[in-house]
Amino acid sequence: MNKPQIHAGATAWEPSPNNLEPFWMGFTPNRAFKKRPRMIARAKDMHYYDMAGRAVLDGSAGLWCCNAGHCRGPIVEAIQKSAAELDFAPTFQFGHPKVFELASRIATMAPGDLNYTFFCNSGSEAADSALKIALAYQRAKGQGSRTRLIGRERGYHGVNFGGISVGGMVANRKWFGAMLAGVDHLPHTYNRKEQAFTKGEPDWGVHLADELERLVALHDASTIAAVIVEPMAGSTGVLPPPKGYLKRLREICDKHGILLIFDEVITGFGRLGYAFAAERFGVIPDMITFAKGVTSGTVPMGGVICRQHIYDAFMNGPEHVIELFHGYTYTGHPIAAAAGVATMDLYRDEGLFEQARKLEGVWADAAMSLKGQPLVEDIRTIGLTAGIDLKPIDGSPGLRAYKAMENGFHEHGIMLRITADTLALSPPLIVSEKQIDEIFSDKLPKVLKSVA
Ligand code: PXG
Repeated sequence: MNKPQIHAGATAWEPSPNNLEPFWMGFTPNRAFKKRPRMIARAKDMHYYDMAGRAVLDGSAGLWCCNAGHCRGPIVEAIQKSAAELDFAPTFQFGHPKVFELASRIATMAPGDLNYTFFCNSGSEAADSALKIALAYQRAKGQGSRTRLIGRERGYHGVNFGGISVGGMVANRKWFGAMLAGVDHLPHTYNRKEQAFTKGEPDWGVHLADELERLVALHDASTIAAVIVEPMAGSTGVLPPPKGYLKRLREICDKHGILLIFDEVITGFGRLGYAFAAERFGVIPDMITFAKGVTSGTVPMGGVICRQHIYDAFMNGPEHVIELFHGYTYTGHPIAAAAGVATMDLYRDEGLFEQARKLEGVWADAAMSLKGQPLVEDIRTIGLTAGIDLKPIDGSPGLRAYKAMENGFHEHGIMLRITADTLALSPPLIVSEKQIDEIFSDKLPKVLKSVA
């Protein structure tokens, strides 16, 4: 590598603008990227713009996060104001108004008695925080033997040790040793033969929730603290839950005193047409994790929303003693909290969750119009998401989708997310019907043709 130099006599850092080496990119093939970079210079509303000013339609809301669209005025202004007014304030032993305001807003939006928000800075931290709260809750309730955590195959709960332990994405796990002990997994809910080309929740698969009973029979309920699932598995390629599946999980958890955690890092804040998927599916978990859409992707933030009984379990003992030995320096950071409040205002003022709900049918029909294209093996949709499975190239799994993403960006002006040979779409909720048509009738057919 050519090390970036500070030139003799220079007073300021002068990095070489063309040196792409020093940034080690995660979840990216570095060598391929650096040979042919997909560089983004700016963004506005539904579009990214590359260094030459070429518009790229954002088919993925960044990484499933920019739900209000890009560089929206009210959010930008709130961030600017906060940066000038209160750059940082601790939320250990001190507080500042915006973070309390945001927690109140989230409490009013979350269903049931999901009233208390613990803040962190990402979805990964949210997942690990929720798992830790679950363990501490069980101990606080005198059930300290409940230490086992149950996740699900093909689940994604970020990249920290708790999250990869309960997660079920093989590549994210196999490199990293033994992870957490005492974890088990439910089976994933996808079956192409039974579910192919379903809009919304598939009819087949509710019985897979009963696998939790099998795990209870194996381990005994007295050893199990919590179950964590994404209401709709996003990163693995959009897997909507089978009809009745989440309700059944809730019932089994209740029966055995097991906490249920919904990881709503993707589904939170409108992606499925509601503030939270819990509301859409009529199932109240004990905790909801969120991130991404809480600030529409503008400033890192995540959190765990807890039901009343979770919070209450900790609120005893002498009042000067800390109740939860967990938190991050940047928990409830003022700039993130300001961005969060402005984002909630924008979602409300523009009715963006309702808008997503209204568009769902149009979106699903448009996505399904690709059925019959020679490379398309399955399409799944729910809310404003779509997973499109492409036929893998023999001997090179993942290559066809990778090429589709590359060609999409460079030649057809669309940003796509990929996982293995699946294209995942999740546009900002401000997407218009015309843009939906552009995605599925113009850009994607061209992209598919380019990888045939
Ligand atoms: N839980 C879920 C359900 C997620 O989808 C995380 C936790 C972790 O969040 P952070 O903020 O730590 O990244 C996620 C993140 C993709 C993709 O293309 C998905 C995520 C992140 C990046 C890419 O599927 N999800």
